[in-house]
Amino acid sequence: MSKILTIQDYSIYGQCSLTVALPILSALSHETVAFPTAILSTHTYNFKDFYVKDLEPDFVKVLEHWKKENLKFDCLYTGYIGSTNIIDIIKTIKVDFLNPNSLVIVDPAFGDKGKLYPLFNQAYVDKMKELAFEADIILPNITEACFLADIPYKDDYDEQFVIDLLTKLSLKGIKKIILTNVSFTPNTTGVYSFIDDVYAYYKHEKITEGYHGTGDIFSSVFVGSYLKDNDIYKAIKKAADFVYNSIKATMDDPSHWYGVKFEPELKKLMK
Ligand code: PXL
Repeated sequence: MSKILTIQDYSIYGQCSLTVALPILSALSHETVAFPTAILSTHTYNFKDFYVKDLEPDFVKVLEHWKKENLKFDCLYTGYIGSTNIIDIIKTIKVDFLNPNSLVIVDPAFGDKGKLYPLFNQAYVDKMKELAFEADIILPNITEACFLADIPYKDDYDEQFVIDLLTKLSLKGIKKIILTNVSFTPNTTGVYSFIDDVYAYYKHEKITEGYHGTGDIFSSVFVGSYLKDNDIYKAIKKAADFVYNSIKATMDDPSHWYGVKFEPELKKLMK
């Protein structure tokens, strides 16, 4: 089992980022060090006037202490970070706190449906490129991949568009790209991957237009499974199926619009 450092925001209410990463990675038996970049009262999708506390000064103090303790990790997994300054600091974490042969996995987590999330701008995207282009694996959705590749986003894309997108990103030096929520027909969606020059598509039924936080859940199940079994296609399938089942468990409850009920799925991960 691995010692994973995951760096993301802590949205207190809303089932995303660290509040899903920690239970999922723990259920997959990993020692999970959950490092918040910011504390938010809720996530930023469809909630108004959320409270945000940027933890950059604390972030620096934690790292100063860790350096004295000589702490090291097997994997750095980042998600929604929220600040370009913290992305700069994370670039130093890669140098100072990772064991040899450790993995860097980046979920850019800055947008969806052709748009950036509320607190982000092009400067954030440009800074995220610096982190993503040096990662071992990235986990963008189509929107994030378009922003990272400087390709205009399209709602109705075809397979050639996706292959061109993956190819352009791979030219930045990324060897493993896992594109989530790729849908070519109204009733199917899936994961289009580019792994060491091999393209593959894992698709399944599309049951709804999508729920908030499912990208974070996908990434966490993927990271935990991949580090456990070292089988990237198995990890993709496990993560996609986990999200699908969590959405199914949520759909009949309109009061749960802000995220998905992933908790009942955790016991399957532990098997
Ligand atoms: O799920 C991505 C995410 C994470 N954290 C916060 C968010 C979002 C998406 O909107 O707002 C705070």
